[in-house]
Formats: sequence, C-alpha cells, structure tokens
Amino acid sequence: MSRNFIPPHEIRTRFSRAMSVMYREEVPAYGTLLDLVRDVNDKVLADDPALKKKLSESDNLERISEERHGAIRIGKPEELQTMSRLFGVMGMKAVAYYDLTQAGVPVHSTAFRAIDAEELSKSPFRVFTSMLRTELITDPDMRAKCEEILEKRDIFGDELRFLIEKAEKDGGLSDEDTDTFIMEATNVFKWHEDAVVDKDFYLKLKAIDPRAADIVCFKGPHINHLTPRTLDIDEVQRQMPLHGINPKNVIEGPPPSCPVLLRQTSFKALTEPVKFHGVEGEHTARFGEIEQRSAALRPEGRSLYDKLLNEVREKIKPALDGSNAAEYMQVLEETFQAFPSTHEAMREQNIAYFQYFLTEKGKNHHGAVTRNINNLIRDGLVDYIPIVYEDFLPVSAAGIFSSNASDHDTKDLFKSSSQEDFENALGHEVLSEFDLYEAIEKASIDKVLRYFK
Ligand code: OOG
Ligand code: NI
Repeated sequence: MSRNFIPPHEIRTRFSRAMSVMYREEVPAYGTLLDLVRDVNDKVLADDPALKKKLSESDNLERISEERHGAIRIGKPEELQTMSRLFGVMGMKAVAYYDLTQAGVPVHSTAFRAIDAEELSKSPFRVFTSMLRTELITDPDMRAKCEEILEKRDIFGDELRFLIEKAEKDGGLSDEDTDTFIMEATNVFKWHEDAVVDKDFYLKLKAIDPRAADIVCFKGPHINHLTPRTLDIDEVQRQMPLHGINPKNVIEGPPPSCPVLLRQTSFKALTEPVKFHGVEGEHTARFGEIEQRSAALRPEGRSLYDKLLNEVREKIKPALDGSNAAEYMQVLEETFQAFPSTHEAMREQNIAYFQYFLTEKGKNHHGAVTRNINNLIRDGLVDYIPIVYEDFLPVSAAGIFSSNASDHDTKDLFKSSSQEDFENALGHEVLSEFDLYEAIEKASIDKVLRYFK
C-alpha cells in the first residue's frame, strides 16, 4: 500500500464517527442515549478498578463508548453489490447470512465487518445490511410498483462511485479522497423527510409490510439505528426512562448470568414527521440501541443457545405492552441454567471459541514442556480469554424489526431459506462467521505452541 493511503481501519473509524455525528443531529434522543451510555460506562470503570485495568489492556478506554454497529435496509441487488464495494474500501466484508423471513420480515441480510483479530481490535464497527425481497410482496400490482420505484433510484451518486473505483484500482485512498469518500458515504445514509411516493401508496404498502414501506418510499437507505457499547446494559435499560427515553420491554439475547453472544436493547422507534409529495404524514423507523458482547459460540454452543431460547419462547413470549417483562426475564434466567455459566466450563464442553496467550510465567519459562495446550494451561504457562462475538443474533434481529416497526405480532409469513439468492444478488458468497472465529482461535494456539518449540 502506498505510504499516502489511509489504512482501511482508519477510514472505518472516521466513517463510524461521521455517522455518529450525523445521527445525533438527526435524532436528538440518540444523543441522550449516548450521553447516558457514557455516564454509565464511566461509573462502571470508576467503581471497578480491576475491570478498568483489564479493559485498558485490551481496549482503548477513550473509545469504549463508541458505536459498534449500525443498520441499513436496501432495495435491490445493484445496491447490495455497490454497498459491498463501498464497505470493502473500509476493510469490511460480508459475514454470515440472516434469513429474516423466518420472522415474517420480507428481507434477508448480512453484516459487513472487519474479519481478522487485529483489524477488529482497531475498529469493530459493523453494519447490518438487509435487502428487501420484493418477490415476497404478494400483491402483483404493488410489487411491480415497488420494483419500478427501486429500479429508478441511484442511492450512491457519481462521485462516490468514482471514489470506490479509484480505491479499488489504486489499492487505497489518499487523505483528501478519504474525506470526500466519508462525506459522500455518510450522505447515502442520511434521513430524507420527503418521501418519493404519495401518501396513499405509502399507507397501502405499510399495511402490507412496514419494512417494505421504509425501504421503498424514501430516497435512500437512511441509517435506522446506531449502537454504542455499554459495560452495564441492565443499568442503561433501567435508567432510560429517567432520561425521557422509552426502552423496549426486555433486553434481547441471553440472561445476565450467561456471558455469550450479545445482549442488546433499544429505545422504541420514533414516529417522525415526513412529507408525501408535500402532504404531511408520519413514519416510524429510527431508534437508538445499545449492546454488550460476550463469547462467540461454536455451532454446538449456538444450537444449545437456540434450543434454550426456543424453550423460553414456548413458555413465555414478551408481551408488547411489557406487562410480563419481569416474568420473561425470570423464565429466561431459569431456562439458561442449563447453559454453562463460566468460560472455563464452556471451554471444557467445547462450545465457545477462545484466544490463547502466554502468561508471565510462560514468557519466563525456559526448558522443555509438553506442547499440549491443556497441560500448558494447567501449569500456568498459558491462559485464555473468550473470543468476542462479532455478529448478530438472528432471532433478536427479527425481534427488532417486528417490535420497532409495527405493533403487530411477528407472523410466520414466509418460509423459504435463500442464502443462494442473497449471494447471487451480492455477487459473491458471504463468509462463515464460524470459520473466522476458528481461524482466530487456531492462530492463537499456533503462536503459543511455536513459542515452546
Ligand atoms: C436491523 C436489525 C438488526 C441488530 O442489532 O440485531 C440489528 C434492522 O432493523 O434493520 O441491527
Ligand atoms: Ni442493531
């Protein structure tokens, strides 16, 4: 790479900051949430010097409260392909496939993110990207109209296309080009108050599916939420109402006692004024979310997680009015007693991924040892920490769509799984998240074992 090029992780960081500034301006409640997250994080660190020390070794404390993900929804394969190239400039690749039709939402998705350990530690910022499946709009007339509207639009513009091509051709972007690139890229995701359809069409499409209306009726794929990292999600959830923001009823994901995957919650999507060809109306889509991440699970761990979560849902579904929230959390907690609660147990049962490193004792050790990772751990020469889960909760993603976009219960409307269709639209395959975690784990084991050679 030329010396004058800005490294992809820096473009990614600048992009996530620019998005944060824009979104705070667009959605003041999001700014309030960010302030709250920062206050709670500061307090957690002040109250727990050991945690502060530990985090200062692995994370940049100044950036602890920054955004970790955002989400967008797009309308056609050409947009997905260009999106893939746009995120590619920032070192982000399509990882994992999420079939949201399983929850009655007519989209399927991937997450664009950095993939290796070093890049992730520099900036883990990721964007959950969903594409509308117009073929699931059953009314032929409405479907044709949606496709016609989407066909006509160009959400990127010439300048941005030019810079994407330039970055691909030259292998990077200069500082100046990076500034323009960030400005243009951020623009793609900004809010447009003026819808591109009339109010009747909007209402008709919204009645078919509110997410379809969110995608088709506006000029571009406005960012629909950003999500900073919190060190105490239960506390932020508790405090949201005290700051005038209205949280969802329950935190999604595993219970507090089970440090796997991620837990997340958000404030309910806001109803905002928009104009339909000059006619006043409103639209509900945008919100603010928080996340707390833990261990990435192997397929076996994921199956156990899914199984237990399904058991929970068979026993109790969180009511839309929040009336059974406490009971839900209790059932969740009880059901997940069947899940190992310590990382040690997860390692023994081989259900999570770990990163291995030399202890001080290991670094000072001279002489022969058996090159067996378990013995090295037993002898205190090697230790391990879980690999952080960098992806999304499929069920949880669906939960977000349904509880934020409408008040209807999630329906099991569409049933087909179609990763292949998605990959055809994308123009290439998505990466397997499991393969990526496996590679990070293996590289860390190899490195440790090489030391004792
Ligand atoms: C995406 C929802 C997925 C998450 O945190 O699970 C997501 C959407 O609402 O468009 O961001
Ligand atoms: Ni999200």
